[in-house]
Amino acid sequence: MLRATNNGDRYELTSPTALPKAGGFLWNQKMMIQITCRGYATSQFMQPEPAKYAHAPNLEAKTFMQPEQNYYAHHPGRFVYVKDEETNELFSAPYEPVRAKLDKFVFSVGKSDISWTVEKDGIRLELSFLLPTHDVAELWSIKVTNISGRERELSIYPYFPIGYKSWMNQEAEWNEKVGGIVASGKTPYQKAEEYPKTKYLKDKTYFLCEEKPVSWEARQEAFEGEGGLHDPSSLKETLLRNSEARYETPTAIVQYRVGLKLDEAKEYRFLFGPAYDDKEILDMKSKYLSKEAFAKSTKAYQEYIEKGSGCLRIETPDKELDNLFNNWLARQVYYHGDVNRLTTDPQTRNYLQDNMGMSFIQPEIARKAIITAVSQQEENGSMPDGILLAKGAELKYINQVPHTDHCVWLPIALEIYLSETADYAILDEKVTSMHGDSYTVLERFNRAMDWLLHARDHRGLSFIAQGDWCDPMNMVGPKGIGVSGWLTVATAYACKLWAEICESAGKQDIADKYHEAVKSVNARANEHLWDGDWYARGITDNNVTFGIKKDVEGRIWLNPQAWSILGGAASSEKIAKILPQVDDQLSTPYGVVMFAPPYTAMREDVGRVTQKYPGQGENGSVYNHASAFYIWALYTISESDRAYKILRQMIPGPSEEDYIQRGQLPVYIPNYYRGGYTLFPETAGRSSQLFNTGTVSWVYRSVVEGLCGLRGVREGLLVKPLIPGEWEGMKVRREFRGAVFDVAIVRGEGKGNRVVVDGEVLEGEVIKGIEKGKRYHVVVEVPRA
Ligand code: CEZ
Repeated sequence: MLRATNNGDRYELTSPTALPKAGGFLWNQKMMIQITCRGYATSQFMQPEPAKYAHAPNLEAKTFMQPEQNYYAHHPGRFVYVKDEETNELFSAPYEPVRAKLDKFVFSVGKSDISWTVEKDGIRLELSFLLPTHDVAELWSIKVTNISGRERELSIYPYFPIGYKSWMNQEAEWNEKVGGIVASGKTPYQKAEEYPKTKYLKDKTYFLCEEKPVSWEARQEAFEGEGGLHDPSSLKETLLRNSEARYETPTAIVQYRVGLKLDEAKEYRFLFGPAYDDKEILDMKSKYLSKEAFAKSTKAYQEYIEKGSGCLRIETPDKELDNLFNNWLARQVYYHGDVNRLTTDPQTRNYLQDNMGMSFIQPEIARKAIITAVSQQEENGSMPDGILLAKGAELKYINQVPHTDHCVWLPIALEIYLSETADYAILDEKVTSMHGDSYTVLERFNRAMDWLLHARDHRGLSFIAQGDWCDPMNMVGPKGIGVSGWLTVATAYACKLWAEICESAGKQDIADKYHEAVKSVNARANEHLWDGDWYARGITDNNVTFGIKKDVEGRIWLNPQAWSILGGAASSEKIAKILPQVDDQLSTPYGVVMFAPPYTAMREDVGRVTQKYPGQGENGSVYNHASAFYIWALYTISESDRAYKILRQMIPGPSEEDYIQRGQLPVYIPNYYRGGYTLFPETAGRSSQLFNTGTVSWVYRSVVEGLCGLRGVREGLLVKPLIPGEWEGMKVRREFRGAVFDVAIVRGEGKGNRVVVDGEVLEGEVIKGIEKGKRYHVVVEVPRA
């Protein structure tokens, strides 16, 4: 059903029904497309706000990317109908819309292209597509081969639905000048002042054919007739009717008549995308629509994706972990840092975490993001809810709801950046903000930490307002009284990291100040939030503590536990109490849930999170972002077995049963797997299929700095692997500050670690004086567990 290529850089699914929603995604800096094995697609491009060129057939709500999208017959997608002209039999590739039983089906997801091979009654169809590196378009090729052992007469109908473009104005027709179907429309608006913003939008959708078809259809209704999508009436006729859509739902379907001798093949190429006018369409055509241009684009796109390969290769006893980590995780981290989830106002915490992962891939991007973020710092030292990335961008959706945690992510992102680069000069850089004030990065961080320390109540606990990291926790503190347990211990962690950075930077006085603050914040947390065996999640506006033993729902939350370990609130005695509680109350075969039990009814003093479906999203799913914090926390206390176990549970497979339950290919980590393991065992483990998630930067760093223990410090590379007890060893190739480290981690007989660098035993744990361009051979002996 599912197989990986030798090194795991492609996954092939051989059934269209076993994991019906499984898919892959491709992106460039201007667009993204997610496509399922059955051919349904969701694509978006930036102009600069996200927009679509293929829509649902009805009016769609504008929203951010959603988990567990539902697909239906008329969902946008990319399909090809094939008709046998002798028997009139019909099937479609990849699988939808006809859903005919196929003789062979292979959905193959690669890092820089996605393809299918489908066979039915002696006809093989090979579909594949990729994106250009710098433009918005899809480059499709469709190859038909006759493997039936006799001559065949076929009609081939690529079908690229365009959908409902606009309630103001929409139409579509064959455009001879450009050689394809072009749909036009007007992005709807009502206020006159919006007109200038819509004036130059790419409101056209084109479907260009390299070879001219014999007939075409641009009107959805005429194409389907009474037969519907499974058996469209128009395909019963010899030719399509060449009908235009005049304020009717546009579509793009074209017909090729082809006679194929034995083993003969025929290949077609198409270009699908948005444009402003015919001139732009013609430009795109001459740039991309030819065999040579496809080959060139393939190479360029591969190179572009390879730029995100990351700094580490692993070879462990766990082949699936290797596959995910070496091929797919870096790619997903790169995607996040490269396009910021295709929004012009990413949530500040997302922006900082997505970019912190770039420290391992393209550190200069991480640096730029840190500077951009602090250049939007408020005058009082706090951070805004979102970072504006384009001219005219505005804070939207959740960014209009006040959250109080954004400053926390600054030192977290900076610490990783500095670990990788030791670029301490960044601290002295002067940044003039959008409000006109001017401070160095160091001063801005001081101000951010001071704001966090200030935004606390009389008990020393952090106010939550309408949310913290947990977006939908919106009713704990709307009166300005309620506090967040997580944010309190997270404030300690942020200040701790900042103090450590200052120490490494030689600013001892500042370091001392924040070390003191950490102590005091942690003391307050321990005084007011410790519930005997774990930390509470918060205290409401009405002074009700929640996330505690006496709660029937939302009894224990993962984040306060993970972050009390990170920030130092939890002593080793307390940690010894917390870990078994997490094991007992939060563990499932699909990872640890964010809290348990999930809420089954609204709690008005906690908020919207309790209204989400039990086990879905923040309401007690295996929310991987939260598990990733926990994994990192476990590595910081050398809990290597627990950390590895949960890390491993984030990856679908390797058993067939697990793949089916999760429903996802192991080519990315989703934002959640359903929780509710006892409440709804049937859906527990199901993937959200949403690859936008802060998880990946944390998992990447957990493997690099935790599992492999190859972590940058100012003077060099700290070597301290934390491999699971069951492993005999592993191999690692780490790129670091311009040098390459080939590392073998093996079991040794000694009591402690022994590091040998190029044949010499290392004193201490840090490889110093690293030379650019040099290849180091390192052997680390670690004691048996
Ligand atoms: O959004 C994410 C946010 O992008 O939820 C995380 C938060 O830390 C991230 O910044 C946890 O709350 O209901 C909501 O508004 C949720 O906030 C979701 O939209 C959630 C989604 O899973 C989208 O990725």
